[in-house]
Parts: sequence; structure tokens; C-alpha cells
Amino acid sequence: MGVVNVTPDSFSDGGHFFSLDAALSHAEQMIVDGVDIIDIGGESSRPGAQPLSLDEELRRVMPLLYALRDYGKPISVDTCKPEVMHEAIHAGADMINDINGFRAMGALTAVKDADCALCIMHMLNDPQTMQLKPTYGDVVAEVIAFLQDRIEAMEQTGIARNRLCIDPGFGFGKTVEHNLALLKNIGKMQTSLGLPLLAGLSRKSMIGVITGKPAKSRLAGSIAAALFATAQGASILRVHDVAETVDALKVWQVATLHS
Ligand code: 9MG
Repeated sequence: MGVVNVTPDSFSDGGHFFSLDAALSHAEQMIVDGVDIIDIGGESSRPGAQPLSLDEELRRVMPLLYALRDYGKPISVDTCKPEVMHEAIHAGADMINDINGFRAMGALTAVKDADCALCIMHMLNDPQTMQLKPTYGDVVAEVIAFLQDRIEAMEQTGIARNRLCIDPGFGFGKTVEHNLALLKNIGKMQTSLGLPLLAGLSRKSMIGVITGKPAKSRLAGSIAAALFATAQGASILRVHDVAETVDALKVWQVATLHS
């Protein structure tokens, strides 16, 4: 899964006019590089990020979704807002990726009658407060319990289980220790919940803490994390650097299958 952010950091003039052409070129390059799913999002989920208005999120995401839907690649829309989910599904989105685990009022209703895939992510609190001293007794058990709860809520609404995938939410209300515990227990989470697992580790601060590198220099660390997650059983990797990750996975897979 390749990330195309339509947030101010990706605005061509530093904050005012987002270039649809630039986002499209970015997505086109990802397709050339071998992406399987394109994840587009308009609201930043960085720690401390301010919430975005509904109008502004629609203004950022919808033109790109309309422009990308004829490229033949599955499109995921990263949103927590039921109204954006509704519009995105209507426009043909193949997946809704909700870092809030479909907890907003109206989120389950917005997705229940569609047939798109749904990614349920764990996040402690919200992006403004999630990194203020995150605390767990047993992070793996608590993330599994949260995801189990959300899966049950979705199934009770009538959502078919085969539409769902789970995500422990690396960096969303977690210390480096919490992230490492989750990374090492991907297999356990997957067997306990019986659903494909999406791992988003690319350029995250945990890689910065381990390597001492700023976000733009975290490629090698991100690839190591992606391969480790794959070896533990992750099914989908959410990444910024598609070409490099695809190459790394090709080598890893050939080596793994070689007799
Ligand atoms: C939007 N977004 C940012 N990081 C993410 C992650 O780790 N997982 C998912 N599902 N979405 C993410």
C-alpha cells in the first residue's frame, strides 16, 4: 500500500494550493513501481495534528480519488469521518482506512451497505493527545481486545468479516517499547483475530529513535521494519517508498521460497 498524502506538508507552495497534478504524478510513479493499493488521505495524523474540517478534507481527497479511479489500482481512503467515507464509497473507493477504528458516530452506518474493504486500526485517544505518556498493562493483549471489540461491533452491524483487516496502529499512542512488543507479536495478533494484518511502519518515529535519523533518512530502517513485519505474517505494508520496498520484498520472497 503506497501513501499519497494530500496534506499541507505535500502542498507545492508550502500550504495554500495543493497540486492535483503533483499528487497524480506521485501516484502514477507508485503504479510504475509496483504498488498494489494506493492510500489517499487529506487529514494529517501526526502526533499533535489539528483536526481538519469536513469541507476541507473533501476538497483535498475527492478530486484525487476521481482522478485516480480509472488507473485500475485499488484505492483506499484514509479518513475517520463518516461523511467522507460515504462520499468516497459513492465515488468508487475500494477500501476505507480508519485510524479511529470506525468509532465515530455514523461510521459503521456509512460503510455497512458497501462492499469495500475496511481497515480497523488501534489508536489510543486521538492524534492531539495520543503520545502524552501512553500507558498499557499489556499492550499486545489490550490492542487485541480493542480490535476484537471493534470486529464484533462491525459484525453486529451486519458487516461481513471478509471485508475486514486489522492494524495495531504503530506510533498511535505507543512508545518505542510498545511498538516493538506489537511488532514481535504480529503473528499472535493475526492468529487471535483471524484477519489479515496491515502494518504501517514506514518513516515512523520509532525508526528515527532506533537509527537516530530524521524522517527523510529513514528508508533503510523502514525497509528492515517492513521485512520483519512480513516475516511475522503481515499481509499489507503501508509505505512511502514503494519501489525500494517492492525490491526488498522480491528478494526476501525469492530467498524464502528457494529450496
Ligand atoms: C493514515 N495512517 C498513518 N499511519 C497509519 C498506519 O500505521 N496504519 C494505517 N492503517 N493508517 C495509517
